[in-house]
Amino acid sequence: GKVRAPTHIISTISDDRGEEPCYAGVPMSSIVEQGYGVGDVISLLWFKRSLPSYCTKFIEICVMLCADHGPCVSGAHNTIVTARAGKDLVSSLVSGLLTIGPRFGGAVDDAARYFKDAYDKNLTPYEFVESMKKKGIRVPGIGHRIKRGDNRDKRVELLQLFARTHFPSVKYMEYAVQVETYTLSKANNLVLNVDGAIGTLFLDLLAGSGMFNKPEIDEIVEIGYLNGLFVLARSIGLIGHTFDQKRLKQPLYRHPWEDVLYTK
Ligand code: Q5B
Repeated sequence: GKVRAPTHIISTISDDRGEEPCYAGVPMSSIVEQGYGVGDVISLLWFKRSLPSYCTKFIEICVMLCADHGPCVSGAHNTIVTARAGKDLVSSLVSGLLTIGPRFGGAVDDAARYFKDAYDKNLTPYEFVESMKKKGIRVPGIGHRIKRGDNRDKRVELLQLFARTHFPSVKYMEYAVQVETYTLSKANNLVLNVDGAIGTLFLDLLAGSGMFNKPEIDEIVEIGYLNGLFVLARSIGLIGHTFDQKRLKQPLYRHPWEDVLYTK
């Protein structure tokens, strides 16, 4: 019979060899004609399946709500400084993206991992938070530089409202709310933040939609798909900040001496 030479790459999400490109087997013409949105395309290319419309709408809301959070956050600041140094769009974008990590925007996957583990093990909020403290790990998805118990993050409230209205179950999110109640009793800045809200609500989407089996959920959480949502979303804002600085013809940034503590 025919012997096929071994390939160097295996790819399963898209195919451009036919008359039209396909995403997870769905031809581009269907994507356009059937009115697919960005959430549907993310479903096809990341999860390799079409998800129910409340799931794709949720994904789109995450992208819209995380697209930007003003010029003062780490990512926008880096992008602004880079654009003002005369660098190109891609350099300005990636310099902002590179700040996304465990403290800023990149706590979504770890929030999903730790909250899932704690909920699945039936830990009380007290047991969960105190066990993290003993290990010297900050609870991912908890805490914010400017949001407080008396100044909640509107994005979190909007995500919770959507999920409570449309998701079949929000057990992980409600657990996160209980954890937040406990952390807020310790300090007023320890709110459930946008990373924690997305991480726990995505657990609810994965577990409640009936579209994923347990090994698939475990793999998604283990690989870490969810920081991708923040990265994708914030790219929109970082690109906007790059254009803004170029439009404003802003000069090279130099930080003022008086804002630095020079000490030995
Ligand atoms: N403490 C976010 O800290 C921040 C604790 C905690 C237990 C915690 C911190 C944190 C986990 C990572 C996370 C996502 C660094 C944040 C985002 C997107 C954004 C950003 C924007 C956007 C803030 C004061 C005391 C200390 C700490 C304790 C703090 N967090 N304990 N678990 N999670 N969170 N990141 O204000 O006894 O004095 O030593 O790492 O979820 O990034 O808008 O800005 O859209 O762009 O610097 O929203 O919470 O607080 O470091 O002064 O800590 O609280 O141990 O206790 P802060 P610190 P003690 S959303």
